[in-house]
Amino acid sequence: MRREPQYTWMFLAGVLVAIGCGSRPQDAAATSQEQGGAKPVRLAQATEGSGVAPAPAGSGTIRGTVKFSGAQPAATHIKMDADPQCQLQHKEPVSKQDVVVNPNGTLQHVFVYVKSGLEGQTFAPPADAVVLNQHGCMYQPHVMGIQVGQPLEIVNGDATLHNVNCKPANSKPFNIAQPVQGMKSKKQFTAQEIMVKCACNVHPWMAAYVGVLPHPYFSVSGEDGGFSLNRLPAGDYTVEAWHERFGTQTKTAHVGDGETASVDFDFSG
Ligand SMILES: [Cu+2]
Repeated sequence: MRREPQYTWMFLAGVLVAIGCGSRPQDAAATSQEQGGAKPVRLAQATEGSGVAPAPAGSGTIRGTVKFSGAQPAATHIKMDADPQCQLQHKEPVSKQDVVVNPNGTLQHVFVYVKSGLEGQTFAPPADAVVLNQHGCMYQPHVMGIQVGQPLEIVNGDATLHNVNCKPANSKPFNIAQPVQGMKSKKQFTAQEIMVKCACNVHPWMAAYVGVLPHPYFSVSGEDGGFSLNRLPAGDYTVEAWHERFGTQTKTAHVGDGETASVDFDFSG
């Protein structure tokens, strides 16, 4: 019993010595981290965790308009009578989407992309999927772009059977049935291709076109006929506009850092 206080003191002294001795390596480690020892470790971990390096992005822009100077085609309505589920989703008759001229005289559904000028640069595909929906027996969107290796999510928004028959020449073709509303399928394309056509064999009017590129610089002309290729590195580019009926046109453009170049296309039909 008498020796207990001594043992207690010795124990406490031992702990204090241990803390005192231990503090020096910790301080030394903290100092080395402040001098740069920790930062490279954190960066390395972040890079490994995300799987890929962040895509380089510039500050240049190429934008413009796709005009249409041909005779405006008459709208052709699609006959959906064969499948009541199709027309149920539409209040008005649905027009074909191959030639859509906007009220301002521009052309919709034109795929505009950087055809050359990015050689030697690599752009990691986004992890976020591009969605191709089937709604009212129409593809939404009708024309779209995606990066090589980026997930493509195909969704059946209809209470009817669709099959999605995509026939790329450079990637593995696929043909999947989606009999139930809400079904989702994930696919991807493994090689560049302008353009991949996807169609439904149940509803012969259904067609979608997918531009597959190794970079993110693409755009589709919308209801105002405009397109914009954003965050381009400074450089000289060839830009191509593709339309399913009227073929392709190319233009060249130079953009510097922070600059915007204007490029217009004009399809005459
Ligand atoms: Cu279908």
